[in-house]
Amino acid sequence: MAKFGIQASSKAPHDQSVSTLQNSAWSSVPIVTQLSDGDFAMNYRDAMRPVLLRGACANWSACHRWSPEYFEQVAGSLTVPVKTIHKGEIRVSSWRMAEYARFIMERQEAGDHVSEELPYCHDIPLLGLVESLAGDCQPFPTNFLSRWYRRHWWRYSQFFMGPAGTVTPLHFDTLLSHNLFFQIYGAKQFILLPPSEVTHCARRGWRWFDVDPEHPDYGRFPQYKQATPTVITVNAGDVLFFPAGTLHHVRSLSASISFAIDFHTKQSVLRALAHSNKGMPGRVIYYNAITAMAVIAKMPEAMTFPLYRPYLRYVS
Ligand SMILES: O=C(O)CCC(=O)C(=O)O
Repeated sequence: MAKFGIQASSKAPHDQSVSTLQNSAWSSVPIVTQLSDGDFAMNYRDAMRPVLLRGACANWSACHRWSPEYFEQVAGSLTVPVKTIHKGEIRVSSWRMAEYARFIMERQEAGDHVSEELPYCHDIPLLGLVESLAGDCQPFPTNFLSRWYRRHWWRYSQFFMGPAGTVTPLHFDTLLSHNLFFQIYGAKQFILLPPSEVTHCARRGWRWFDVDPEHPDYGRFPQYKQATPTVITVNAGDVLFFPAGTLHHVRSLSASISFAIDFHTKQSVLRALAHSNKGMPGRVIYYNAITAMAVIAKMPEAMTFPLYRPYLRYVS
């Protein structure tokens, strides 16, 4: 059976060495060095458990080529939305990619001092716009995804590039989809909490949370004392999977480039649609309905992707 990842040099495929802040419902995120499609589907995706594939994409040319300088060259003339996320508010401004890449390089040269509000090229469908980038990501574990996403997986991906210190506050992915996250350059710290812990984290609206898991204010949020966050560092060349509804807080530990694919299986899209009357915004219901037509009813990608595409630019 095909396996994604680097050939393990150690005999122990499951290294449980990730720290937890407290006893976690997941107790830890297993770290593996290779994973077959069947093992991934049965023991992680459908079992709703996260997993880190250490070094699984380290041999991709992306991990040798991609850097802010590279994006200045290959996508410099593109205008991209850049977000500033501050105190629960997302502000979006437009930058030329070249200008933004230079901003990151200048911060690196200056020693990456972190200030409060950092503009972050966050969650944009860049690989769908510059499709040649997908060629840098081979071999790609297409079979980890449901059939709908496999042929043009890059079209479904969301790209992140920013300086050290960018933070995506605590949230879950809006479609209640699974997340396959590829770290290409630099490192990020994830704090993960299982979906069952939404009630401990002071939910705001549909998918954001007021608790800051890096500095929890137990006076304001005493219920967070019951939470079981897991902290994990994801380095260049690593692939992280976390299941639908996982709460995550993400900090860039250095200048960083990553991309993620939010994807559904039949089970996860049905579970998501069951939340339609539990505060899910109308547009999210709409995108989940389109995904159900693709993943369950198997309507062709040529019909479903044009309807789904605006989701990739949806700020929620
Ligand atoms: O990398 C980040 O800053 C955020 C990633 C994220 O939230 C996601 O992929 O859903």
